[in-house]
Amino acid sequence: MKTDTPQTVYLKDYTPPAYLIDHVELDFDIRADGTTVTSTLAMRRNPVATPATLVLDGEELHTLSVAVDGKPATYTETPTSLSLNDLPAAFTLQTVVRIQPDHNTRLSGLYRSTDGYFTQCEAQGFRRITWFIDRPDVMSRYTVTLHADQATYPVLLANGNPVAAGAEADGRHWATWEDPFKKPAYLFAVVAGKLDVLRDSFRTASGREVQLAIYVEPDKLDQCPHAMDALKKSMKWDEERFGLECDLDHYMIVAVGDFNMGAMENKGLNIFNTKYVLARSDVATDVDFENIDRVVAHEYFHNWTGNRVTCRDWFQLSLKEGLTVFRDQEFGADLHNRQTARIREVRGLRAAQFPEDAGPMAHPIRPASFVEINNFYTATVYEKGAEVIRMIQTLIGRDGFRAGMDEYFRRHDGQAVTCEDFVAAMAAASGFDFAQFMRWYNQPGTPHVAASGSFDAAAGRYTLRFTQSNPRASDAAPYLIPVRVALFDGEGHLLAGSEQTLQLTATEQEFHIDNLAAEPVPSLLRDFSAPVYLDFAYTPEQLTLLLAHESDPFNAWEAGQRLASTLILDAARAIAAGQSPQWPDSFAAAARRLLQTQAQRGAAFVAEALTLPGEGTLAEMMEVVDPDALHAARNALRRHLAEELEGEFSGLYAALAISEAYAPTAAQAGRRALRNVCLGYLMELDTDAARRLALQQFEKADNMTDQFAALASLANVNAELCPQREQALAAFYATWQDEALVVDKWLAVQSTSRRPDTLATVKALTAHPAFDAGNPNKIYALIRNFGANLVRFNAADGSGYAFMADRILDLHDRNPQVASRLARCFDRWKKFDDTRQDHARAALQRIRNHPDLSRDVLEVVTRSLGEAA
Ligand code: B3K
Ligand code: ZN
Repeated sequence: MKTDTPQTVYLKDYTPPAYLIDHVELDFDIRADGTTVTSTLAMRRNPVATPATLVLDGEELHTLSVAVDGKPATYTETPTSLSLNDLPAAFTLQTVVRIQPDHNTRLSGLYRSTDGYFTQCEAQGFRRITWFIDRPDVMSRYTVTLHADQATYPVLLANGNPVAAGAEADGRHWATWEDPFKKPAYLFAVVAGKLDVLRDSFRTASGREVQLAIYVEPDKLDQCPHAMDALKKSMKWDEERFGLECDLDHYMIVAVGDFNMGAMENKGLNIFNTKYVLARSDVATDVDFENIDRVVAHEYFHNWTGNRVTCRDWFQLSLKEGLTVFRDQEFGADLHNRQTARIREVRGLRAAQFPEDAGPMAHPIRPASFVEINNFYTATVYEKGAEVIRMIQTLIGRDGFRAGMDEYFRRHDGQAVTCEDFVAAMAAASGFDFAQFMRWYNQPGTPHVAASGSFDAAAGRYTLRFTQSNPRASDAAPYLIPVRVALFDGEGHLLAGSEQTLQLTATEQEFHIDNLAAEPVPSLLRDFSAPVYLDFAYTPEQLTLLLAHESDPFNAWEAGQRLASTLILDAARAIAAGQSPQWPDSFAAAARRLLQTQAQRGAAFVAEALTLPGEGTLAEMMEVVDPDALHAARNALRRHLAEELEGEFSGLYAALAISEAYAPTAAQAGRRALRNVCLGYLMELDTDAARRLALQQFEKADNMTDQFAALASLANVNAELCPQREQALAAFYATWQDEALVVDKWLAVQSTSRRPDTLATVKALTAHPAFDAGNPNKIYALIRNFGANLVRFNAADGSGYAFMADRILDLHDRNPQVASRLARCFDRWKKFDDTRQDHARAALQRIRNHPDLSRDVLEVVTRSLGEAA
């Protein structure tokens, strides 16, 4: 249902709210035929705002009554607003509405899932529950009462502390909760369901006892301990690293199977996608365990960075998200493996954020305008936002950053603030001038930094020249870019005293390093000190040297990625021209050395170093993407390595087997990762022996990491007849069909397959009982993953595009947020050849021309077509 005409909202138009809401009292009467919500708001005029009409936000509300100070009020209602005039300076506003959570397929507001009723209010879901001034700078105290059938919904939860509960007529019961903290409406949550609970507690540094609880669907308690552990570790870590203690008496996490995104940081009552709570070694992989650690921590960390200090308006989203991602990254690095954490962060940034910043949805980490805010929960706001925070720490140091955080909370605890407020606290605590740095908040696009070096042998002077540009925004002013560098000699020794952080501030700049005996090899942008493209005309010999000797693991890995990227892109050009790719011996030799030194360098690092850059990342480096040639080239390099290093891969595969019991520790996970990389390469040989090995691993594995890695490698096999493939896929489904999250993996492994018949398989799977078009996890697993399958989604005949358009149109009305995420699969369409572009344009126009398109999808599709949204 279309509720209003899409309108663009601008940051520059911000004005404070005309009214404030000091206290909110809500009563939910939950019944099978609908829920009645009675809201009693203690309101007053905002002394700093210009007097104006009171306008409340609402969506799909059926209004039963409106009263001011106990008397029926005169009001004007539209589908999305309720306006009142002639109000006293302070008053009580009571509204009664009926809502239909059982029919709420958008999963925004109050909605039904298998085990009960759940809410999702960020960004603007609260207005789907009751009339309200639904914006984050209106912060209120809440008292909430829920009534529901006792047998069907024994658990009744809301934010804060339980204050009273009891039974009532007809087998119903009620519970009242009070949240002592002021909060914006987007952090509101309630749950009514039949759920099991795992309880624990945590004693804070100052000795307060916090009651912890994780609520899950019945019979899943044995999949909760890891999340509980992660929660306690996060609480301790935030005390130690940032001096931040939990302020709550009760901290609850509720897991729900139908959820649009990962998790939500509602004050004291987080609601999570089951994917980021449930884990047991036979159903979850090492990566799942680590993601749970990170997401549990992320939502917990929001309690300070987001909840105690929140956003003034939705343009400031990165204020809480960039900062909180940075915090969860640091936690993950401390808990697991700092080296590979950084590598994976950058891999993710390049796969998702760099293309976003170069495509139709490009926006600064603080957008200047939006049509639908839900479209801006993006890799840019989150991941590039975290890179911007990391640069602040790089510029002022860890201690300076900590002092800045202390200052931020000292100034702004309890307030709704802006990104400027955060940076001002950092500046005040460190004395650093961030004026130029603020451009990172206001300009879109990934800066390109071109570097070159020259050596004056007579003077012993090495000169590094940098030029920066921003192809996405040619009028962009130069950024302040911290570039960490070090110099190496020809044998790969780090030159003492050469490690430093250069600050690029101008479009062109040079730096001198003196007293050098010979021309050094520079290692630039160590630890990925800024989210930029860095070009330097490295020779293959220099890159091989850095791969072998650079002590910064990120830049060692980066050297290998640069070597591989050049080879694959050259090979893709050769293949497109009908020639065979050529591989220099030096590359396999470098890979062999990596395998031989895995014990010293760490299996996890070597696994990352032997993983070639992804097709999506490589596609960004091509003028016109030829997905078939790129796919063939990358696979050919994998096969080349497999042929050259078969003995090494087999040997290591055997040597890395783990005999002790499974544990999702960094050490074990690293071994498994490298062993599965070896298996993946052996499978490139396309031999029966390799397939039998994979099937054997699949059948014998006592953990999901190994079982799934074997399944994934078999799922790619393209032989006419591969009994092992069919056997493994069938067995996997038969074993796990009742574990929803494992079924998602089964769908994903087929939609991401390299096989040419993947689209046909995906289409067939949409009719399989395993698929559910109303469940976001299933849609992401099968449909969105297919959209990320570069070679199959971008099939030359346009079949992938047409399929995706059908799915988007099928979904846009039922769940606009999820449909809009699917529409993002078209982001890169202008990077392909004319024929593909014609097909993509036709698919996009077909979506755009659909009557009553939701504004979420409309914004993405019109931007993609290059039309103003
Ligand atoms: N803040 C939520 C995201 C809400 C998304 C709304 N469309 C999760 C998080 O970042 O922690
Ligand atoms: Zn967040």
